[in-house]
Amino acid sequence: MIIVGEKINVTTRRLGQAMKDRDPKPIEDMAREQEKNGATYLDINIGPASKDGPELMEWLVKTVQDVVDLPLSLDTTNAAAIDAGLAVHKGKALINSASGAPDRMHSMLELAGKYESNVIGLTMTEKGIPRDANERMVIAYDIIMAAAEHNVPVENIFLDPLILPVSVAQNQAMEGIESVKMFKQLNDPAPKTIVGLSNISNNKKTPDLTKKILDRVYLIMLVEAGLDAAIMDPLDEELVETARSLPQELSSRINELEQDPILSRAVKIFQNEILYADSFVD
Ligand code: THG
Repeated sequence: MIIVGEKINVTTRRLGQAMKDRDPKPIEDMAREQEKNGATYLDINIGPASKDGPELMEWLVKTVQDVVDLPLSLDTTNAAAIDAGLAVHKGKALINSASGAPDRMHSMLELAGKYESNVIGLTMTEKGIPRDANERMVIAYDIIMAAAEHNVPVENIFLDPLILPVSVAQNQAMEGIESVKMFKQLNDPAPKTIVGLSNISNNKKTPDLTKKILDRVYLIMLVEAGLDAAIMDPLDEELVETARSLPQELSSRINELEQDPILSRAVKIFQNEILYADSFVD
C-alpha cells in the first residue's frame, strides 16, 4: 500500500524550528530516514501558514526533493502555498487537501487540474465533522462532482473520512471503516482512499505501546475495507512491516488479529463491543 510519511510537520518542536530558521539539515535527515524506512510519499505539513506560506512551501519542496527521490504530499489549507509548492515539485504530487467547504474545495481542485496532480478529498465542511458514514458520503459525492468540473480524473482523488481518536469518539472508529468501504463504491473506476492513521490513537495521555497497537490493528481493519494509502509514522517498524505486507497478506494479518488476545481486544474496541481504556493492553 501507499505509505505517506508524516514526520515533516510544523507542530513538532525540532522540525517546526528548522522550518522557521530555514535550516535544511534536520529536514533533510528526516526525509532520508523516512525514505530508508519505506515511505513512498512524504507529507510536508506547514499548518495554516498564513504569512510566508508560499515561500516556505517552495523552500521545503526543493530542500526535500534535493535529497530524496519521492513524491510529496503538500499539507496546508493555504492554497497559494500549495500552488508555489506544486510549481517546483518534481513528479506527481498529492495535494493535502481539498474538503467539502466550497472555497477550499474549488481552489484545491483547480490546482489539481492545473498541475495534473493527485488530491485528497477530506470529507468535512466549514460546518464541521460529519456524524456518520452517510454524511461523509454526501460530501465525498460533492467533491467528485466538483473534481469533474476542474478536469480532475477520479483516479487522482484520495477520499479521507477524517479519523477521530478512539479514546474520545469511540463510536466513530467504525464510521471511518464503513466510510472507506462506501467510498470505494462511489464510482467506477473507484476513487482511492486514505486516512491520517495516527489520529485514531492521538491523545497526550495514551502510552506509546498502546498507540502502536491501536494504529496497527486499525490499519488492518481499514485495508480489509479497501484502504489504499495511509499517512503514518514510518519510524514505527512493526507498523511499516504490516503496511508493506498489505493488501497481499491481508488474510494472514486478519488471522493474527483473531489469534492474539490483546489485538482481538483492540478489534472489539473499534467495533464498540467493549469500552475503550488506555490499559486494554495490560
Ligand atoms: N488527514 C489528512 N492529513 C492529515 C491528517 C489527516 N495531516 C495531519 C495529520 N492528520 C497526520 N499527520 C501527523 C503528523 C504528525 C503527528 C501526527 C499526525 C505527530 N503526532 C505526535 C504524536 O502522536 O506523538 C504528537 C504531535 C503533537 O500533537 O505535538 O507527530 O487525518 N489528509
